[in-house]
Amino acid sequence: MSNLLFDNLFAGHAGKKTAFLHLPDGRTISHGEFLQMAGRFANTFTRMGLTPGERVALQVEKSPQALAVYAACVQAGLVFLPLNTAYTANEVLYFIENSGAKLFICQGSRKDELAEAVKQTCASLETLNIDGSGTFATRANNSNDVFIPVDCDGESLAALLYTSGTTGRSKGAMLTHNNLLSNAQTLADIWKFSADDVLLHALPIFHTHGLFVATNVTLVAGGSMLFLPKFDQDEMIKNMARATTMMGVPTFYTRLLNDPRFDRELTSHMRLFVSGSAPLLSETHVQFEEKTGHRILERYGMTETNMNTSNPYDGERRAGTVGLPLPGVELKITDATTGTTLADGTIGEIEVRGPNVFKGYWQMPEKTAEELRGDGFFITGDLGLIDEQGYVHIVGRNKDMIISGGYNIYPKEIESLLDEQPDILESAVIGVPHPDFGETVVGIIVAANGSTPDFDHITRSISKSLARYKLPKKLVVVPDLPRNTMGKVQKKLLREKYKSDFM
Ligand code: MLC
Ligand code: AMP
Repeated sequence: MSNLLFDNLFAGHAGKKTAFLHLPDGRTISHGEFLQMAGRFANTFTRMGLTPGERVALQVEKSPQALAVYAACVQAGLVFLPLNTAYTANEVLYFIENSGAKLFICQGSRKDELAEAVKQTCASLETLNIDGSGTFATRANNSNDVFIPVDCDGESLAALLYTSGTTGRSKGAMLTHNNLLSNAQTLADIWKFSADDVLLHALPIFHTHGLFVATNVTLVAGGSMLFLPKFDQDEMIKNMARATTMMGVPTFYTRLLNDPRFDRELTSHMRLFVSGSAPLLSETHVQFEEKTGHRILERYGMTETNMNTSNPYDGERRAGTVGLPLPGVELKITDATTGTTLADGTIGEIEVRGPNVFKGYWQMPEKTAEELRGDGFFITGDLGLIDEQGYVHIVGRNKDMIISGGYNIYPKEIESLLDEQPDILESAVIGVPHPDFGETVVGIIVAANGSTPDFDHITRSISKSLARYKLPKKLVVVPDLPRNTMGKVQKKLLREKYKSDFM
């Protein structure tokens, strides 16, 4: 019997009394205790009739229990489907329906609203709260701590992570045991993670960065995490002294840099700062080194592939680059139209192949075929080049996507909702530079004949179906949208026009 991910991430920690999670209230959860909690959850899943391969969706605040649901799914051979807590009932309904999840665990505070939304799906509903209470926790109280892991080989599905698309609805990226394990082992190795590491963890655990990069790497190395419920400046400063490493999106770094308490002394004992999920400005990299003496290590990845490249641990960490392809990962730059490989130094589409690359999109063979080539290369939608030293530079995106504070936002989703508003004829949603979030959302609208759009009303109306972080931070009315001869909206012109609105 073997379960690839469980055997390599969790099994070795059974009975261990060393800390795995340090919580802000001073409590510590040992590796062994965490595993017992996961064991109880896995036994509960089985008692509820869930069978290997079925999907378990989770939309709850960050807590040790939430992480244990992930560990429980792994050992029970279930497919873990984490959801951003900001998603509205409308958004959640789509994920539950599309994935066919059999169980949906949400916060007690949103139970009624979400139960109403998912009642027509085949998912049963349980609750799990940030304090560890809830109907699922109660069920688990009587379960056995020990669970015999279900057989899972490298190709077995471990997780389904939804990622939006330029057109159409979100797609569920199917990640296998081998995708997750190979990446975690590679990163732990090249970033020199050990059992002595204490990772300052303030990222959400419903996306790749906080869930797989941060957590799996710590688990592989047998280290521990200062597990903060979210990014809070005071808590970051307070806990920094006990950490050895930190991972964050660029917003974490710019916020810390603006804090006078964040200085050389506070970070003198730190071993490593990692940044990713969005471009880290060269100036942030430089300022960070000036202020702390540390050079941030920037890496590049995505939901479908986990991590693809990283700046070196020992070699030169170059600002404005995402470093070198990871061991075992092939990366090439191709012509977006013909697919032919381009020479180093030339800008083109970034394609990657390796054990990290996902299996395809859940029940979307056509979408999979569009982005995952027959020879295993995945077309990332990012534009970049490889320089003479082999470092990869990301120079833009071939996909219409905005990254705000590390969250991806797809304009099409917002445009469709704006266009449904009676006062709006048509719209174009763009990303513009923002000092805190890197980029933020601006909606450019053309009013319907004779209408005067009421911005507050529009925002209230679309926020019923849209997570709040996706809402335009600004709406502008224009007489018409700039279009090229093919009739396509020229977003480049719009981005240029509004680029200084928040800076
Ligand atoms: C919160 N808000 C945002 C936002 N986060 N708006 C735009 N962009 C964001 N990222 C809004 C909320 O909706 C709310 O609005 C208001 O800000 C306050 O909410 P908050 O929760 O208190 O915000 P804050 O704590 O300031 O959060 C900002 C943040 C957080 C940067 C700390 O967004 C964050 O943790 N981001 C990390 C995202 C991440 O993990 N990405 C990895 C994806 S994986 P209102 O209107 O309600 O007041 C991936 C692959 C890879 O990309 O390579 O890693
Ligand atoms: P997601 O869909 O959330 O997985 O986001 C992945 C996308 O984030 C990538 O396709 C890139 O566009 C972007 N990204 C991740 N890391 C970096 C980075 N270090 N620099 C620039 N963009 C990044």
